[in-house]
Amino acid sequence: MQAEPIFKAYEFGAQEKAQLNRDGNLILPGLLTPEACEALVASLSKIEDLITAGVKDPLPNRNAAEYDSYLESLIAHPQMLTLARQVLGEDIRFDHCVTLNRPSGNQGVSWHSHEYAEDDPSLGFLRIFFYINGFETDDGNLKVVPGSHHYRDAEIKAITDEELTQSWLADKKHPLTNEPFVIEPLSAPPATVALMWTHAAHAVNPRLPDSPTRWAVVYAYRNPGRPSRARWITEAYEKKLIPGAEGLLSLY
Ligand SMILES: O=C(O)CCC(=O)C(=O)O
Ligand SMILES: [Fe+2]
Repeated sequence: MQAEPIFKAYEFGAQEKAQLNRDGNLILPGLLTPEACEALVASLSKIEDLITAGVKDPLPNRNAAEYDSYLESLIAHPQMLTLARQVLGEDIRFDHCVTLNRPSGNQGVSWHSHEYAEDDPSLGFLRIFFYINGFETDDGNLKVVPGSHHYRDAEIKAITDEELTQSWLADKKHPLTNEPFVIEPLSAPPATVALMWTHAAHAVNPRLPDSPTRWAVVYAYRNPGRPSRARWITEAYEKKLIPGAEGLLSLY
Protein backbone atom coordinates (compact mmCIF):
# COMPACT_ATOMS: atom_id res chain seq x y z
CA MET A 1 0.00 0.00 0.00
CA GLN A 2 1.29 3.42 -0.89
CA ALA A 3 1.69 5.80 2.02
CA GLU A 4 -0.48 8.94 2.04
CA PRO A 5 1.67 12.02 1.37
CA ILE A 6 2.65 13.98 4.47
CA PHE A 7 4.42 16.84 2.67
CA LYS A 8 3.31 19.09 -0.15
CA ALA A 9 5.81 19.69 -2.95
CA TYR A 10 8.94 21.45 -1.70
CA GLU A 11 12.33 22.57 -2.86
CA PHE A 12 15.35 21.15 -1.09
CA GLY A 13 18.26 21.83 -3.39
CA ALA A 14 21.78 23.14 -3.03
CA GLN A 15 20.54 26.55 -1.84
CA GLU A 16 18.34 25.18 0.95
CA LYS A 17 21.05 22.77 2.02
CA ALA A 18 23.62 25.57 2.13
CA GLN A 19 21.25 27.70 4.22
CA LEU A 20 20.68 24.87 6.69
CA ASN A 21 24.41 24.26 6.94
CA ARG A 22 25.22 27.96 7.36
CA ASP A 23 22.48 28.82 9.90
CA GLY A 24 21.85 25.47 11.58
CA ASN A 25 18.12 25.68 10.96
CA LEU A 26 15.72 25.93 8.04
CA ILE A 27 11.99 26.63 8.14
CA LEU A 28 9.77 24.97 5.54
CA PRO A 29 6.50 26.88 6.04
CA GLY A 30 3.19 25.15 5.44
CA LEU A 31 4.78 21.94 4.21
CA LEU A 32 2.52 19.41 5.95
CA THR A 33 -0.62 18.33 4.10
CA PRO A 34 -4.00 19.10 5.75
CA GLU A 35 -4.57 15.33 6.09
CA ALA A 36 -1.25 14.87 7.90
CA CYS A 37 -2.06 17.81 10.20
CA GLU A 38 -5.41 16.33 11.10
CA ALA A 39 -3.97 12.88 11.80
CA LEU A 40 -1.09 14.40 13.78
CA VAL A 41 -3.36 16.42 16.06
CA ALA A 42 -5.40 13.28 16.78
CA SER A 43 -2.24 11.34 17.63
CA LEU A 44 -0.71 14.13 19.68
CA SER A 45 -3.96 14.60 21.66
CA LYS A 46 -3.92 10.90 22.40
CA ILE A 47 -0.36 11.14 23.74
CA GLU A 48 -1.43 14.15 25.84
CA ASP A 49 -4.26 12.05 27.34
CA LEU A 50 -1.79 9.27 28.21
CA ILE A 51 0.47 11.78 29.94
CA THR A 52 -2.50 13.18 31.90
CA ALA A 53 -3.50 9.63 32.87
CA GLY A 54 -0.03 9.19 34.38
CA VAL A 55 1.18 6.52 31.96
CA LYS A 56 4.92 5.85 32.40
CA ASP A 57 7.66 3.46 31.40
CA PRO A 58 8.23 4.33 28.74
CA LEU A 59 7.09 7.94 28.91
CA PRO A 60 4.43 8.63 26.25
CA ASN A 61 5.99 11.93 25.19
CA ARG A 62 9.55 10.58 24.84
CA ASN A 63 8.67 7.26 23.19
CA ALA A 64 5.62 8.61 21.41
CA ALA A 65 5.76 6.35 18.33
CA GLU A 66 5.58 3.29 20.60
CA TYR A 67 2.11 4.40 21.70
CA ASP A 68 0.58 5.46 18.41
CA SER A 69 0.51 3.71 15.05
CA TYR A 70 0.25 6.91 13.00
CA LEU A 71 3.29 8.45 14.68
CA GLU A 72 5.04 5.11 14.17
CA SER A 73 4.14 5.06 10.48
CA LEU A 74 6.01 8.34 9.96
CA ILE A 75 9.39 6.96 11.18
CA ALA A 76 9.93 5.29 7.81
CA HIS A 77 7.50 7.31 5.71
CA PRO A 78 9.11 7.62 2.25
CA GLN A 79 8.89 11.44 2.28
CA MET A 80 10.35 11.61 5.80
CA LEU A 81 13.27 9.38 4.84
CA THR A 82 13.85 11.32 1.63
CA LEU A 83 14.04 14.57 3.60
CA ALA A 84 16.31 13.08 6.28
CA ARG A 85 18.59 11.63 3.59
CA GLN A 86 18.66 14.89 1.61
CA VAL A 87 20.33 16.37 4.68
CA LEU A 88 22.25 13.48 6.22
CA GLY A 89 23.09 11.30 3.24
CA GLU A 90 22.12 7.65 2.75
CA ASP A 91 23.30 6.02 5.97
CA ILE A 92 20.85 7.09 8.66
CA ARG A 93 19.24 5.80 11.84
CA PHE A 94 16.06 6.90 13.56
CA ASP A 95 16.87 8.38 16.98
CA HIS A 96 13.62 9.52 18.57
CA CYS A 97 10.05 10.73 18.14
CA VAL A 98 9.15 13.07 21.00
CA THR A 99 5.93 15.06 21.34
CA LEU A 100 6.38 18.77 22.02
CA ASN A 101 2.80 19.77 22.82
CA ARG A 102 2.71 23.03 24.75
CA PRO A 103 -0.64 23.80 26.39
CA SER A 104 -1.59 27.37 27.38
CA GLY A 105 0.76 28.67 30.05
CA ASN A 106 3.47 26.10 29.25
CA GLN A 107 6.81 27.46 30.39
CA GLY A 108 8.75 26.66 27.20
CA VAL A 109 12.41 25.60 27.45
CA SER A 110 15.52 27.55 28.33
CA TRP A 111 18.54 27.80 26.03
CA HIS A 112 20.29 24.53 25.29
CA SER A 113 21.98 22.42 22.65
CA HIS A 114 22.10 18.64 22.27
CA GLU A 115 24.96 16.17 22.15
CA TYR A 116 26.19 13.91 19.36
CA ALA A 117 29.69 13.13 18.11
CA GLU A 118 31.14 16.49 19.16
CA ASP A 119 34.55 15.49 17.78
CA ASP A 120 33.36 14.19 14.40
CA PRO A 121 31.56 16.66 12.13
CA SER A 122 31.04 13.93 9.56
CA LEU A 123 28.41 12.43 11.88
CA GLY A 124 25.28 14.54 11.65
CA PHE A 125 22.23 14.61 13.91
CA LEU A 126 19.12 16.24 12.46
CA ARG A 127 15.96 17.29 14.28
CA ILE A 128 12.83 17.47 12.09
CA PHE A 129 10.14 19.46 13.90
CA PHE A 130 6.49 19.43 12.86
CA TYR A 131 4.71 22.56 14.14
CA ILE A 132 1.19 21.57 13.23
CA ASN A 133 -0.58 24.76 14.29
CA GLY A 134 2.55 26.89 14.01
CA PHE A 135 3.41 29.66 16.47
CA GLU A 136 3.73 33.44 16.69
CA THR A 137 6.77 35.19 18.08
CA ASP A 138 6.59 35.41 21.90
CA ASP A 139 3.99 32.65 22.12
CA GLY A 140 5.50 29.19 22.46
CA ASN A 141 7.91 30.07 19.66
CA LEU A 142 11.22 28.50 18.85
CA LYS A 143 14.28 30.80 19.13
CA VAL A 144 17.63 30.09 17.52
CA VAL A 145 21.14 31.49 17.20
CA PRO A 146 22.06 31.07 13.52
CA GLY A 147 25.55 29.60 13.15
CA SER A 148 25.87 28.37 16.74
CA HIS A 149 25.83 24.70 15.64
CA HIS A 150 29.28 25.08 14.03
CA TYR A 151 30.85 24.92 17.49
CA ARG A 152 29.36 21.45 18.08
CA ASP A 153 29.06 22.40 21.74
CA ALA A 154 26.68 20.05 23.55
CA GLU A 155 26.75 22.12 26.73
CA ILE A 156 25.17 25.44 25.72
CA LYS A 157 22.93 26.52 28.60
CA ALA A 158 21.27 29.77 29.70
CA ILE A 159 17.98 30.67 31.34
CA THR A 160 17.34 33.99 29.62
CA ASP A 161 18.29 35.67 26.33
CA GLU A 162 20.34 38.17 28.32
CA GLU A 163 22.23 35.42 30.09
CA LEU A 164 23.01 33.68 26.79
CA THR A 165 24.15 36.99 25.27
CA GLN A 166 26.45 37.68 28.18
CA SER A 167 27.84 34.15 28.42
CA TRP A 168 28.12 31.77 25.48
CA LEU A 169 27.54 34.37 22.76
CA ALA A 170 29.81 37.02 24.25
CA ASP A 171 33.18 35.75 23.06
CA LYS A 172 32.17 34.03 19.82
CA LYS A 173 31.32 34.88 16.23
CA HIS A 174 29.48 33.15 13.43
CA PRO A 175 32.45 31.23 11.99
CA LEU A 176 31.28 31.54 8.37
CA THR A 177 30.08 35.15 8.24
CA ASN A 178 32.34 36.53 10.99
CA GLU A 179 29.32 38.49 12.25
CA PRO A 180 28.43 38.65 15.94
CA PHE A 181 25.89 36.04 16.99
CA VAL A 182 22.28 37.19 17.26
CA ILE A 183 19.26 35.60 18.84
CA GLU A 184 16.49 35.06 16.30
CA PRO A 185 12.93 34.53 17.59
CA LEU A 186 11.02 32.58 14.94
CA SER A 187 7.41 32.52 13.86
CA ALA A 188 5.85 29.76 11.83
CA PRO A 189 2.52 29.41 10.00
CA PRO A 190 0.46 26.25 10.55
CA ALA A 191 1.78 23.04 8.95
CA THR A 192 5.41 24.15 9.23
CA VAL A 193 8.35 21.77 9.24
CA ALA A 194 11.60 23.04 10.75
CA LEU A 195 14.99 21.41 10.31
CA MET A 196 17.75 21.89 12.86
CA TRP A 197 21.24 20.53 13.41
CA THR A 198 21.28 19.19 16.96
CA HIS A 199 24.20 21.33 18.19
CA ALA A 200 22.34 24.59 17.44
CA ALA A 201 21.57 26.80 20.44
CA HIS A 202 17.79 26.93 20.81
CA ALA A 203 15.03 27.72 23.28
CA VAL A 204 11.25 28.07 23.39
CA ASN A 205 9.29 31.01 24.83
CA PRO A 206 6.39 30.35 27.21
CA ARG A 207 2.97 29.68 25.67
CA LEU A 208 0.60 32.56 26.46
CA PRO A 209 -2.17 31.79 28.97
CA ASP A 210 -4.94 32.45 26.40
CA SER A 211 -3.41 30.50 23.53
CA PRO A 212 -4.55 27.01 22.60
CA THR A 213 -2.17 24.07 22.84
CA ARG A 214 0.73 24.28 20.43
CA TRP A 215 0.73 20.86 18.72
CA ALA A 216 4.22 19.74 17.77
CA VAL A 217 6.42 16.69 17.46
CA VAL A 218 10.06 16.11 16.60
CA TYR A 219 11.55 13.21 14.63
CA ALA A 220 15.33 12.92 14.96
CA TYR A 221 17.70 11.04 12.64
CA ARG A 222 21.48 10.69 12.66
CA ASN A 223 24.40 9.13 10.89
CA PRO A 224 25.34 6.08 12.94
CA GLY A 225 28.73 5.89 14.62
CA ARG A 226 28.31 7.01 18.22
CA PRO A 227 26.04 6.38 21.18
CA SER A 228 23.17 8.85 21.47
CA ARG A 229 21.85 10.10 24.79
CA ALA A 230 18.52 11.16 23.27
CA ARG A 231 17.78 7.80 21.72
CA TRP A 232 14.39 7.01 23.19
CA ILE A 233 13.69 3.51 21.83
CA THR A 234 12.87 0.63 24.18
CA GLU A 235 14.67 -2.68 23.70
CA ALA A 236 11.42 -4.37 22.74
CA TYR A 237 10.58 -1.65 20.20
CA GLU A 238 13.99 -1.91 18.57
CA LYS A 239 13.06 -5.48 17.61
CA LYS A 240 9.62 -4.57 16.26
CA LEU A 241 9.16 -5.13 12.54
CA ILE A 242 7.98 -1.82 11.13
CA PRO A 243 7.53 -1.89 7.36
CA GLY A 244 10.21 0.26 5.74
CA ALA A 245 12.07 0.80 9.01
CA GLU A 246 14.30 -2.27 8.68
CA GLY A 247 17.75 -1.37 9.98
CA LEU A 248 16.71 2.16 10.99
CA LEU A 249 16.06 1.55 14.67
CA SER A 250 19.41 0.16 15.73
CA LEU A 251 22.06 2.30 17.42
CA TYR A 252 24.81 1.45 14.89
O1 LIG B 1 9.37 22.61 21.71
C1 LIG B 1 10.12 22.98 20.83
O2 LIG B 1 9.72 23.71 19.90
C2 LIG B 1 11.57 22.57 20.83
C3 LIG B 1 11.88 21.57 21.87
C4 LIG B 1 13.33 21.18 21.88
O3 LIG B 1 14.17 21.87 22.37
C5 LIG B 1 13.77 19.93 21.24
O4 LIG B 1 12.93 19.08 20.91
O5 LIG B 1 14.97 19.76 21.06
FE1 LIG C 1 16.11 20.96 22.14
